Amino acid sequence: PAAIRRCDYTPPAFLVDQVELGFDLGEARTEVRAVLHLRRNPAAGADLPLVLNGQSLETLRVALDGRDLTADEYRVEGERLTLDNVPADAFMLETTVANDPAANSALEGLYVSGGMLCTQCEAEGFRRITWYPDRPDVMARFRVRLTADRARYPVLLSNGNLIEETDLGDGRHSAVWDDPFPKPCYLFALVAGDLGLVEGDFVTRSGRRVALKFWVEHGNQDQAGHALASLQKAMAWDEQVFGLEYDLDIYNVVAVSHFNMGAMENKSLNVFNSKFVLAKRETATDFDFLGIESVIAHEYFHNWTGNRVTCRDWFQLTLKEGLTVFRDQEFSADMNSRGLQRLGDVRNLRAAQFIEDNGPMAHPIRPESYVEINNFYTSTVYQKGAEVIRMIHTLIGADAFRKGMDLYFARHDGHAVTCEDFVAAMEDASDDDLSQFRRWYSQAGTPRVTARWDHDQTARRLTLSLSQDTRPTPGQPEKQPFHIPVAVGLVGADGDLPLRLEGENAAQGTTRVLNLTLPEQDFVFEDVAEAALPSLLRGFSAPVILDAPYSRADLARLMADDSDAFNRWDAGQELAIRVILDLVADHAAGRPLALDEDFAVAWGKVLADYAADPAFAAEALSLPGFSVLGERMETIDVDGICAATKFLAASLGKRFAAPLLRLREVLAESGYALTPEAIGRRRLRNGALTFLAHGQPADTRVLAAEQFRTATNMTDQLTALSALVVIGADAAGPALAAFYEQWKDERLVVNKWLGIQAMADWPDVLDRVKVLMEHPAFDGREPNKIYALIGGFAANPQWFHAADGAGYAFMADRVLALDSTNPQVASRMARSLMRWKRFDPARQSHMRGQLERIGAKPGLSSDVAEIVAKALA
Ligand code: B3K
Ligand code: ZN
Repeated sequence: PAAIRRCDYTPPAFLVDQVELGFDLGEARTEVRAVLHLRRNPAAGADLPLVLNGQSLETLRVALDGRDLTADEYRVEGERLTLDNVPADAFMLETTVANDPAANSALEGLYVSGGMLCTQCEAEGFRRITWYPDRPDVMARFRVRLTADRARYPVLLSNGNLIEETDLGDGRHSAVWDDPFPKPCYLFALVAGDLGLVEGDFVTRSGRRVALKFWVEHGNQDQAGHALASLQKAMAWDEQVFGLEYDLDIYNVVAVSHFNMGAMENKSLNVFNSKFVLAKRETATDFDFLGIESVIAHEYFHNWTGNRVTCRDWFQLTLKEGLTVFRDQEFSADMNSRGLQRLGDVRNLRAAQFIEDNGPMAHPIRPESYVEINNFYTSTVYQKGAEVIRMIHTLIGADAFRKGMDLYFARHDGHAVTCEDFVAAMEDASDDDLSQFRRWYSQAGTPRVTARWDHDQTARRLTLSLSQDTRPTPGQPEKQPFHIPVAVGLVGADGDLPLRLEGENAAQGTTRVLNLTLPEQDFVFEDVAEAALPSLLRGFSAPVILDAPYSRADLARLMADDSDAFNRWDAGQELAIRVILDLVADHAAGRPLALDEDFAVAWGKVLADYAADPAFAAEALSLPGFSVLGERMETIDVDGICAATKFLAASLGKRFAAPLLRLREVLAESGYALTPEAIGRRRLRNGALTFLAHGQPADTRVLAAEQFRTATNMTDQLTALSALVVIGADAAGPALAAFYEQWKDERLVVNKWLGIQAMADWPDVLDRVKVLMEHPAFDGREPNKIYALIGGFAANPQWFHAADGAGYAFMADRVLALDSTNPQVASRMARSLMRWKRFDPARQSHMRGQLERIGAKPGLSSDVAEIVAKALA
């Protein structure tokens, strides 16, 4: 299939003012009658034909202004319906189509999930429901009549307000929903099912009482409380921070088990992967609870950034996603701990986005072209997009940013706009010049910022030289310099020095944001009497790779003394990375591995001082992951990284066994709370267990088994189970069996059970995964189960990358099978093979062979085809 290019955008030929949809719902057959009130777009050519999108539809009727059209008055060609002759001005087009929700395994359009009917339309799923100009810049008012069997589908939901309910007498009933806000069809949704309700409310600051309704499978009503509370917090926060209020009297959230991604922000009818709604202490980890809070907030925030103001075309996806991720990150920072939130967000960015940016899928946050838009819901568009918004916030300041947001809504409410419109609003509100900054939207790749400094004792000056360089990415051989905000402090013997830049009369604060705009730039700090150590990129002020000539002693000093929490953590991570990379080199050279003494001392110091901030200590003690380490090597040494990381974890666990055990005693708590403090203590205590499992497997077995048995919450139980898995298959066997027995009726917990086995560092793990695929706990049609078992295996560095290529062959088999049932999920799995060029020649040829095998499948989906073509290009 051909690529669609951003530069080819043209306005829609026709606009839709109003849509009336009538659904006659059934699992095996649903009939959809659509009445579109159309008119020519004055901004487009006057002689263009009417072209509608449709996919897998059985067309039963087409009528124009009430008159049935004969087969020669319209054309259905592939996925388009064309009418060459339509009235000059406004007219009404009526179609009736049938589709088969039960056969829809792609989970796009109208499909069945656990006995209910539901929809997913973003990006282009609406065309699988009915003929329509399926593009986000066509915004219409929707009125929807749902008719269905009352016993099977007592609950009938769509967007907006419920304006009519009718019992049809014959066992069927109907409901009419009307959404007063014009919206693109990707925000349309319907749900029909037999669902339990958990209800709450929220009174907006102008006094509107909003009914908050969470619809879940019967029996799960006790698991929606956290999601409801999160929604209430998000609604209050958006009023306080951005002055944004909810705009309808009802907000529905439906939890479904079969869902390709996390959740969907359909206007007033969010549809959620149940994993981001359902939680109780016994079944959900702390991480799950935090994830729910953030995704609930994210979808809620979309009501303004995404729904009220939407995207003109899908190239602008980051307009709503980058901005909304930024908003949900800020919300989570305010609800929990700002410092921890930031380092978690950066950890994710580095582990996924930096890697994407340095591979065959590298693209700007606003891509220039795509084959399949579903492939572009990426960490670049989302997470790097959020970093770009954050940089604007840093550059213009919080007050101007808020003014910019107000201006953006004042100008564009009710419209479908572009990233350029957003940046222009920020620029106009701040009077700052963001022209060079705009390159963040058009250039891919992670800039490398190199820092060098020189202290002149006699002149009492420190000169900081910064330079930037961005490597070529596919289609972009040459990069122009970016506008990079670099937040800098100077750490002296007694803490941060006040900062006076050359040309300034007085010092201003202890952290300054420098504007790096040229390939190379010098910044001169005056009155620097002592040899201070620069603390660079504080708070991770830009998504760049920093190259600074820190010695290990410098890093240890920043780890201990930097006033910036992010940089304290990051210095520790950098130190750990260097130590592990040395071990990798030793492993490659056949030298014996030894624990680095300086690192052990620094690590032991963090451990000894944990009491001041257990949550931060947990983060600071954890070791960098496989992908971040691999990114630092010319050729990723799979065996070396795995051996080095295991060795380091084991050495630390052994050497510090006594303080780790003591810490576990001290932090043992009777009660359970979901506060940031309690979460931090659990995290540290459980981190200690994991180090002990590595360091003293035999001694830790009893301890882990005990924690597994007595745990009163899933965080503790699951960590204990993982620790047993680390200790070995013998130790873990009985616990795995007991865990399944205990939780076999809790779908989401069973997914954890699948995932933990797929990620086990056991030589026969692939055989175990294959056996699990036949287990009743697995369902090859449910994305969550595929992500847990197959995705979990792809995240198993040692065994997915097994030297004989068996892991890759298995993955290719899964991709080929999934390609025919669910291309979106298949495409995600295929990405595990994309970065083949980064590995050693033997692994390269195995991975490449599998990519070629996938590519040879006749009728390969556009989703997978695009990934394979880019990987092999
Ligand atoms: N907007 C949806 C993602 C839709 C993905 C379509 N393949 C969820 C979100 O970002 O909030
Ligand atoms: Zn989103």
